[in-house]
Amino acid sequence: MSQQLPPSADWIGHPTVDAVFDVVRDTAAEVREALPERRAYVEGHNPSGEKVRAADEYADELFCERLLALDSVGSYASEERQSAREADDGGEYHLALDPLDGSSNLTSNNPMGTIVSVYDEPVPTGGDHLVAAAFVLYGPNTTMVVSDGDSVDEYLIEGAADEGDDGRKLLREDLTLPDDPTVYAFGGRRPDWTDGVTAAVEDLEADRLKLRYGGAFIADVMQVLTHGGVFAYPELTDSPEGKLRYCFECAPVGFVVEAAGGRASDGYGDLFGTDPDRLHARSPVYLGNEELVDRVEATLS
Ligand code: FDP
Repeated sequence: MSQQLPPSADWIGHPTVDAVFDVVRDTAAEVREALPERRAYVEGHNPSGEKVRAADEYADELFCERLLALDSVGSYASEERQSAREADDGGEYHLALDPLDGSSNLTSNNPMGTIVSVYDEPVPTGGDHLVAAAFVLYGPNTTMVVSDGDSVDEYLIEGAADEGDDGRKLLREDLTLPDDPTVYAFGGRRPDWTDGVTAAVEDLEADRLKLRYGGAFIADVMQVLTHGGVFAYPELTDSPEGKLRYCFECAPVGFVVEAAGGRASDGYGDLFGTDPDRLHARSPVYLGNEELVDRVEATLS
């Protein structure tokens, strides 16, 4: 008798993307379990010149192997790889992952994430080619936020699916940014901020917004999605492109924030207005309540 396959969860109502997110749910649960044994740094650096932990490598290998096995996946790119790996048989989706975002938080035991972008053409490409995006947050609980660009849902991840159980619990359906924002999180050292960025932060503080910055993109963006406000990894005097990578971090998370009713900007215009010129291109990023992002933009220009 053939084995009964576990039910595929309905994440965004599109079977082939839902299958990608099923794999992300199952793999994220394994990655979380593997973290305690993989805290140490390994030799070498990633293509952005950052130190790599055993956990980064492990998560990247696992997501790559599992996701490329899906018929619908044509290529897998990640922050940990110089170039994308192609599937043998092609496939309509091109995935870009940050397998373990914020992994420097491992030592201090603070949250980290996994960011998954589903593009309709190979990366590097603009965020307007995103079909869907998701991110996992490894916090006190493991949660997963998914979006098709129109709405955003948040789930508690409970492990692999089993008969009659799709391995998740809906926490917030159609998540939207609150209208009365209370937090802000700006990365980079204050002395390295441009005068415009400093002025924008002073304006936010004058508005009584509270600083909430933990050094892991997904965790900090979740604060903004929950309490309302603005996250930025801004332009810096010695690094006008900021720190975060466009294809792996800025575009997919901007896509989710916009679907939650917010706005994504590079500080001077819409984040999706320019295309990255290389796979690991960086971009300044400002995400959050539309009115606040508009104000930051006005101060910068
Ligand atoms: P990390 O270096 O730990 O991987 O993507 C890089 C990232 O973390 C983001 O998750 C985070 O928002 C940012 O860098 C933190 O940078 P700072 O250390 O400069 O605050």
